[in-house]
Amino acid sequence: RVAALFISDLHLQASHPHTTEAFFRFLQQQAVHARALYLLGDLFEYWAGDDDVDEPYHQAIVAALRRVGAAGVKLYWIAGNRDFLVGAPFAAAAGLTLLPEIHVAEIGGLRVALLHGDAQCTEDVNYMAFRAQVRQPAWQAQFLAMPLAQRKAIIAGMRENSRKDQGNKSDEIMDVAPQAIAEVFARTGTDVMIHGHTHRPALHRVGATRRYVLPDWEPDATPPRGGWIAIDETGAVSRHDLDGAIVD
Ligand code: OKV
Ligand code: MN
Repeated sequence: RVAALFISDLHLQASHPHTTEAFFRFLQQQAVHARALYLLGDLFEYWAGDDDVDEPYHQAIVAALRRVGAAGVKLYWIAGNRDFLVGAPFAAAAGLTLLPEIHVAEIGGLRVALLHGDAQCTEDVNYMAFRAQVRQPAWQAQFLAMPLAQRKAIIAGMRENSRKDQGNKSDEIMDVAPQAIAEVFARTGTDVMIHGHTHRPALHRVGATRRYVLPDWEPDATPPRGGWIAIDETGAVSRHDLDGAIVD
C-alpha cells in the first residue's frame, strides 16, 4: 500500500480545465488509496486570500480535497511561491494540515525533508528579496486587509510585469543552489528530499543523498507533463507520470 503521495506545481486555474480534470482523476484514482497526500506548493496558479474560497472553481477543489480526507487520507500542505496566502480558513475548509516551509516526515521508516523549493533558489536575489517581504506576517495582514478585487488586480499587475520583463524569459528559469540544498540536508539530518518549484523533474544523487524533484502539470503539452511521487510502507520511493507509469 502507498504510505504517501506527493504533488506540486499544478498551477490550477479555471482557464485550464484539462489540468483540473487530471488533478481530480489523481485524487479519485490514486490519492484516496494512500495513507497521506502531501501538497508541496503551487497547487494554485495564484491565491489572493482565503475569502476567495467562495469562487465556484475553488469550491470544486475544496470539495474534491474533502472527499479524499473523508476516505481516511491525511492531507498536508506546504505553501508555494504562488499560494503562500493560503491560511487556516482554507485549510479547515479543505481538511488540510498546514506545514512549515521545511518539514521532516517519517514515512515507511524513511526520514524525508519536504519543501516547495523556491527558498533554495538563492541565486535569484530579486526573488529572494520579494519573498522575504511577502512572507512577513505584517505585510500579509496589510495585503489581506485590502478588498479581494484590489488584491487580484495587484497580483494581475505583477503577472503582467513579469510577462513583459524580457530579462525574465520564464518565471521559473532559476534552479536551486547546491549550497542551499546541502544546508537543508544538514539542518534536517536527512538524506532524502522531495521538492517542486523548478519544473525540472529528476532524481539527483549526490553522495549518500537523494533529491527528488516533482514535475509541474501540463497534460496538453507534448510530451504531457505531470505526475507524482509515491513512498510505500517499506520506504521505497517511486516517480510516476500522469498515467501512473513509473518514470525511469
Ligand atoms: C511567478 C516568479 C513571477 C519565480 C503575488 C500573492 C502578492 C501570488 C502572487 C505574483 C507573481 C505569481 C503570483 C511570477 C513566479 C515570478 C518572478 C520570479 C522565481 C501575491 C499571490 F504578492 F501580491 F501577495 N504572485 N506571479 N518567479 O508573475 O506569475 O518563481 S508571477
Ligand atoms: Mn513554485
